[in-house]
Amino acid sequence: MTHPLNAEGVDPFAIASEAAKQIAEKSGITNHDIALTLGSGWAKAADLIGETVSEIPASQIVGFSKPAVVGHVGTIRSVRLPNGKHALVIGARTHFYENHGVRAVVHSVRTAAAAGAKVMVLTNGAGGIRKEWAGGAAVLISDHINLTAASPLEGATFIDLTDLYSKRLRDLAREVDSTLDEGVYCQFRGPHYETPAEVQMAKTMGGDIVGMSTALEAIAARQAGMEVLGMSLITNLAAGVQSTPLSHEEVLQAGKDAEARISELLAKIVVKL
Ligand code: 8IG
Repeated sequence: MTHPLNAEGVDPFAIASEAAKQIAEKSGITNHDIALTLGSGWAKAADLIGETVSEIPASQIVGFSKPAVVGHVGTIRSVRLPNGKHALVIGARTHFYENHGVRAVVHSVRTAAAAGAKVMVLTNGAGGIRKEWAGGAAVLISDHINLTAASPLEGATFIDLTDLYSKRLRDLAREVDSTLDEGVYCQFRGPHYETPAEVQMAKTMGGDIVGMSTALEAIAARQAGMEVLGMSLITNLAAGVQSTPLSHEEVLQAGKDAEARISELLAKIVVKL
């Protein structure tokens, strides 16, 4: 398949192919069956889902931008699952709010597709609009509302997003934990959290979860023909839903507290995908 070039003559799909080639060379694994992006609170899953074959600093792979947080090197791992499949685990996410553009945001997803992945698991830490999710609930994403006013698609590329977050994969996840709730994820640009009024807007529009990632990545995954499973760890209730102000430290602590539990859950789900 050929893709149109932008003004600089750079084809983002060609860069993703090159990145996939580098990962294959460095890991020795020529084909990955599934890929996972591990967001806040989900990192431990990389150790639990299987045997790490190779761990590569993302900075060694073309197209991955330097991590936003100094001292935190994002890595890309190749993991052999107990079922013999290979998973590409992406611990380096570029957020839209970093202002590197949408291409940078979805490069990891396009690389995963070029590496052979047919299933893309997108996880994140997020705010919950539903009060019953206080205390670190893991929630399946059933759909999204993209409030970034951006898209990873360029030109007249019309892509259907019905059932973007695969019902089949959500059902598989519920075979592991039948109590898993699901909700609509609203991607805001960030990096500020929402005002209480914005949270009410999201709720009125049909949103249940507020975050700063995932929707743009899911669109790129669908464009690449992958099936998407999305999961949010609700580390905080959204602004105004909880009475106290949001603190990044509290959000990180809530993630740490939930990490072992949700990582075990994800490990059990991954072998079914
Ligand atoms: I963790 O409350 C986390 N990420 N937009 N709002 C938004 N992103 C988040 C939130 C939140 N909590």
